Amino acid sequence: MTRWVEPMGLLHGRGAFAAVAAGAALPLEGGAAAFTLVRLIENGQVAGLMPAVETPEAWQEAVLALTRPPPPFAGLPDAATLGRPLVMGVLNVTPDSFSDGGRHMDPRAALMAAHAMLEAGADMIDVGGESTRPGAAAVGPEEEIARILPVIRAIAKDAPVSVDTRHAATMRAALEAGAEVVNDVTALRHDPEALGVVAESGCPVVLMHMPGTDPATMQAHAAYGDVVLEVAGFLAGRIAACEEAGIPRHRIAVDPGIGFGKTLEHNLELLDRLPVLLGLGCPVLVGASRKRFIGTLSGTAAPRDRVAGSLGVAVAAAARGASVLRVHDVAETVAALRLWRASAAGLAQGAEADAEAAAG
Ligand code: HH2
Repeated sequence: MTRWVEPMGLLHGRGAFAAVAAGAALPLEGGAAAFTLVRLIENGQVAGLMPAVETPEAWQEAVLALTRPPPPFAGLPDAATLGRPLVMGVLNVTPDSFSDGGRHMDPRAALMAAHAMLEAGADMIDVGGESTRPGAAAVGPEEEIARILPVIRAIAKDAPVSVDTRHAATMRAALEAGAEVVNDVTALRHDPEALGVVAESGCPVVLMHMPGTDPATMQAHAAYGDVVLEVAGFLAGRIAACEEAGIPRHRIAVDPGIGFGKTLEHNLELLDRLPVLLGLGCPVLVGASRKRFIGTLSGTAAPRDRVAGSLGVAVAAAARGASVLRVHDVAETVAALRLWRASAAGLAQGAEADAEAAAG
């Protein structure tokens, strides 16, 4: 039997605190948001929609899981402490990445870009040496390592670095060079040695959903019944595989894989119903920055013109409980999150009075 609880009717800031104090909502991830409703899903069917505070006994453990904060990601401060998700800056040392391809092939240019992102407020840098855009040519680990190692060595002195790779040899080399996190778009399925490398090293890992393990063909597999439940089920399965291999859940972050074997409708549904993934008990990472569906909806053909649309999605993901945002435009994202937080919070003034009034 598979069960999922979908938190709905989300509130933020003062409204969230007041609703929790009045017994009308439950806190989401122990933070500044709350949920008023739950949709109970059993074996893919909706078994009920009701006020969160009236969840039947048999479902309460699953509901409680949504109220707890996820473990901190990679030893960094969590979203509740920061008041916003962590910001992971994207650095592709590739000639062909869809957005920044060709700009950072020279290690000096890559380093300058990394430092600019850190100054702009990035909490970590995600370094990749193989493009995973739909239809991209595969790159072997030797070439990939040659591209990224000098860059990782230099950046890791100043900031946490994750390595974006599906190759075990690249993971190993990057971790030795100072990377702290493995980010694998195939959720450690592409390379049979990948699970072992991550288990042995003790590093945190990002498990992302994509159909199959080959970006060249993934769009041909963009067919789902309920995309959210299938992605959640897939990620639950990969968490179990990791645990079996000796990678504990508290070292895992999960990612719905926006744009990876997904249509525009799939991407939007995954973003809207992102809170389903919070029940997995891991931080949720969202990487939607500058992706094609943003271009389609905002009418912007060139990825560099998709900043405003990306910010809209970043704020939507933050509001739905994302713990980490993987973005190209760090300064703009940090500013958007700061303003979203400030205008949605209103915490300092009034929250206590509301709580007192609720207590009667
Ligand atoms: N998206 C890309 C690459 N890696 N990793 C995670 N965890 N989540 C993502 O959504 C994700 C990712 C694709 O974006 P980008 O790196 O900018 O482009 P390319 O694959 O063309 O290098």
